[in-house]
Amino acid sequence: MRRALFTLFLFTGLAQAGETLVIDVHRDANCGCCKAWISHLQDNGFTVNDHVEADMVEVKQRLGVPPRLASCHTGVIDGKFVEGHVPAADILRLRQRPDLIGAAVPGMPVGSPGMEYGDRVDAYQVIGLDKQRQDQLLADYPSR
Ligand SMILES: [Cu+2]
Repeated sequence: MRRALFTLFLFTGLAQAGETLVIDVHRDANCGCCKAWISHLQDNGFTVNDHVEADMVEVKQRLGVPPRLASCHTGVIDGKFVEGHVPAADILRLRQRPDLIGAAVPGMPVGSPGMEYGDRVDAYQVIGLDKQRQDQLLADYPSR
């Protein structure tokens, strides 16, 4: 029962239920939107270990991010990759999915966390990658 309640908390996005969420974020030195995404995670209760990298292509390769899902920064939580501007709520969703090895918002859609640009919000999807390296839709955000 306790466990079920805790899971419910995670799903509703209230991560401050006693657990520390630690994520490693790899990024280029001068990536402004990467820093803005890190702030979004911190605002949502994550502890971020920030790693400035010389070669993000090599980092993505090492962490198993398929080129078709690539974006700017690459995070790692619980051994799963978090590629690009994935909303904090969907990182919590990813953690509840043992079938997924990572999640991504490919490219850099305007209106995703860290990519705010006035009132503009483009449609984007959060794609999970399963153990067979197939894409699974994790979340779908409409344009506004
Ligand atoms: Cu970015």
